[in-house]
Amino acid sequence: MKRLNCIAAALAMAAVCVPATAKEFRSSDVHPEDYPTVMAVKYMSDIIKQKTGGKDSIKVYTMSQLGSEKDTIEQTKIGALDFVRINVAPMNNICPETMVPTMPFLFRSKEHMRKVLDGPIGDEILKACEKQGFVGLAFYDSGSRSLYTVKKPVKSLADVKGMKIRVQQSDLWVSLLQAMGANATPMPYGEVYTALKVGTVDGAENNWPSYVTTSHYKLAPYYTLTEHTMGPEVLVMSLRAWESLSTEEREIFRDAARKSSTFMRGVWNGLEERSQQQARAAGNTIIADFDRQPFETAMGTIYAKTVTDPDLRQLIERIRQVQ
Ligand code: GTR
Repeated sequence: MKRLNCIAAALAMAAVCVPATAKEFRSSDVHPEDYPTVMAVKYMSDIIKQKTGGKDSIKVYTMSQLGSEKDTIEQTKIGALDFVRINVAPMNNICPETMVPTMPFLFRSKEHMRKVLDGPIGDEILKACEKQGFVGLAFYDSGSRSLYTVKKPVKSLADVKGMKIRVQQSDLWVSLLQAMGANATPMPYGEVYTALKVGTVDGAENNWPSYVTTSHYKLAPYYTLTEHTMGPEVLVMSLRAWESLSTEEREIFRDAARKSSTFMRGVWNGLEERSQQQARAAGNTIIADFDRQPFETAMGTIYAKTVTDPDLRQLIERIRQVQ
């Protein structure tokens, strides 16, 4: 009886113990703890932890603690970091296929974007980054990006001329803002607040949640609804870390990533709405009544200029055909 008790106690202990080989993978994000992208990767970690009996999990390092998006992408490429959750833009130079969903005025609606990214085209884009050392696991929503400025509202394309506008660290983004006539200034996300504050830049562009959670909306009160791109967020794993996983673990990671994308969308919609309300409540000027066509025409010129690879052109065509 005593012996049986002992075995039972040992078994009970084993159930709460973390396996000796437990591995905590590291992931980086530029956003705070309660931002949907961070919540999504934590959600993914919970699923993985449960399915692997505590063997694997992911710790998310927030607020650019491990570096800017550009730096953490480099770390992930060489396997110094296991995961990175970034926007597709800073991947553009390294994995050209990610330029495609970054292109301006490409997606007709949120539904169109989700349908494309959830289907074979989305898979192809994720898969394409593998030759660069990344295993693409999931796309997350990022809403639409619009221009915001500190001193002067943008009501027409002419207003943007010569303005210094911060862009993500991507050549495509530089071309995009140049096409609008702006003086494009690439810089890491974490430096934009100070740049807006001290006047290094006259404005930036982003979606509602980023505009508000960074407090940029307190410095740049004019938000012009250009909605020029819906470039999504992406979660990639370093090929090196991926290769350390068993076939079974890979399946678990892929499935958990897919689930985290659905979870993220649920959180995202609400935050987009609340962020917009917060900016309005703060008295910010939202410019919605303006002619968007000149913006679309100007930015449209970058298609011919920047997408020269026939395969990428075809990918764009296929996206347009998705109904
Ligand atoms: C946000 C995005 C970040 C980062 C940032 C930026 O919308 O979620 O990953 O790319 O924009 O503008 O740098």
